[in-house]
Amino acid sequence: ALRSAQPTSLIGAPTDIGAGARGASMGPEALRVAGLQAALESHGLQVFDRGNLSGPANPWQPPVDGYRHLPEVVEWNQRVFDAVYAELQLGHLPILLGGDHCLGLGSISAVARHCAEVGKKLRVLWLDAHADFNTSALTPSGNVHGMPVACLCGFGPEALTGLARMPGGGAALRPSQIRQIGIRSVDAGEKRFVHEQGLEVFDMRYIDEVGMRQTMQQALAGLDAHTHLHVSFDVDFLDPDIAPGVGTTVPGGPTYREAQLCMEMIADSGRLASLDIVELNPALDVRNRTAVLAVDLVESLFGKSTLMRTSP
Ligand code: 5AB
Ligand code: MN
Ligand code: MN
Ligand code: MN
Repeated sequence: ALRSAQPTSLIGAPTDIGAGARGASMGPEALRVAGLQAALESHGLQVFDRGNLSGPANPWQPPVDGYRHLPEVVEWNQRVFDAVYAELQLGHLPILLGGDHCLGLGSISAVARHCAEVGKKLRVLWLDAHADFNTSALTPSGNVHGMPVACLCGFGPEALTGLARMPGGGAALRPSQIRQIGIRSVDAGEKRFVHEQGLEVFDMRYIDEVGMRQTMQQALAGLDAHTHLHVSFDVDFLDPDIAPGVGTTVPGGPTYREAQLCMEMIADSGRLASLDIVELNPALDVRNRTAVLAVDLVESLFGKSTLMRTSP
């Protein structure tokens, strides 16, 4: 049985504006074709598919002052912000279907704003092979999908860091609200900055050493009834052997079983309140299997389990 009686809303954001490879723009449709709505409904959830947002085309230009496509990135994120914020106000659980991970900015900015207004604490789980903590000075690529965590913490251009318009003008997130899981590729300058800002990173070595169970116990520690839990699921979190359909594969990611346990333990927390599914790239996928896998894992995230379990 599912814990969440809250209606969910699917929001498609078909763009690859922040990525280094084209194709993540087809992500929302691939997730629909893989049966995301029916899968969630089969567990008793009420699901509204809001269709796709629209936004500027990808001009596919080189970076300017350390950012690729910054005006278009800003515009897409404003639309994502508005759509996610509207669903939260309705009391729905928004599921952002990316699109590349630069959209996590708009999505999580909306969540942060909502939490500030209703007096909830916010915890963000960042499931990813990458830390996405670059700035225009640190980035090796200029691709904004490598920068959303830094922007959410206030390090980036005002057009992006100011999206949440937080009361008091602060950043959308403090590093202490974030837990990163599955990380195995961090650029040299980015690595120093992650350390300097004190981000809590459960990298693959940590998962190898203590296992996914203890990792998730730690990442979820301290949640209570007043916590809004946001999961930002970059599909490249998964090992590329099982999830080839992403633009930036990094070997050595979580296995199918590890990823399932990760999702199941998040479900057991009972706090999941918003979700991004990003970086799925159908142009690089094999017979939509990465989309099908993502749907399978999202079912676990919403409480599908093999048996009825008495205790979490
Ligand atoms: B993703 C890289 N660190 O900044 C950069 O997929 C890759 O959203 C970023 O995690 C990958 O270009 C961004 C080399
Ligand atoms: Mn990412
Ligand atoms: Mn990634
Ligand atoms: Mn990627």
